[in-house]
Amino acid sequence: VKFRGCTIWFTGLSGAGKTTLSFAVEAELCQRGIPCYGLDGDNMRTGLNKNLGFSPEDRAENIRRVGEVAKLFADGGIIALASFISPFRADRDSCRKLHEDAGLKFIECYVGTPLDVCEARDPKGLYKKARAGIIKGFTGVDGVYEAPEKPDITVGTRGESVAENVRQVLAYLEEEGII
Ligand code: GGZ
Repeated sequence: VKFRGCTIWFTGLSGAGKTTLSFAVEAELCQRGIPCYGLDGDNMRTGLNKNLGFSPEDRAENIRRVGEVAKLFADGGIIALASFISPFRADRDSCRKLHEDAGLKFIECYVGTPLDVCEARDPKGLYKKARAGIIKGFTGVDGVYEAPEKPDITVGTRGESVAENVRQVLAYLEEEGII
């Protein structure tokens, strides 16, 4: 079996299901013996990026650093699974360029769960706080989210199951000859 490192970049609103999907993809890849690693706010914002908040400048820097880290994993032959809101198109495009200039694939997966669905889920009560004005600049409430114009993969827009989305991502990786 041959496989190549690459980065799968999950972008979407808070509560869209980015991390849930990336964990499920990671589990499936692991089961097949394919090296992969998940990057998200939990392991990046608590460590390397712990000096960053949620201002537009800090988010841009967060994404820049995550892009660099993902590229290193991809270069090492690992499938990097990055799950970040990454609200700015320009920042995601820079991450793509960083990869492509190094001959590495960058797969943008838009987790396009609508705002009303994310807000109804509100797993951490953050939307409620944002609506109450307790959190300022919350993505989708009073912070911008620029949806991808030409994502490689789009999921979450039809109320599909996580299992279905995993199959969609895996099918894409197979089509691209990555796995
Ligand atoms: C958006 C925020 C904010 C604000 C804290 N806006 O549902 P979560 O909790 O786990 O996902 C959100 C996470 C976003 O971190 P990212 O590193 O993915 O963001 S970015 O790509 O924009 O840099 C949310 C929580 O942090 N959170 N404040 N103001 N999400």
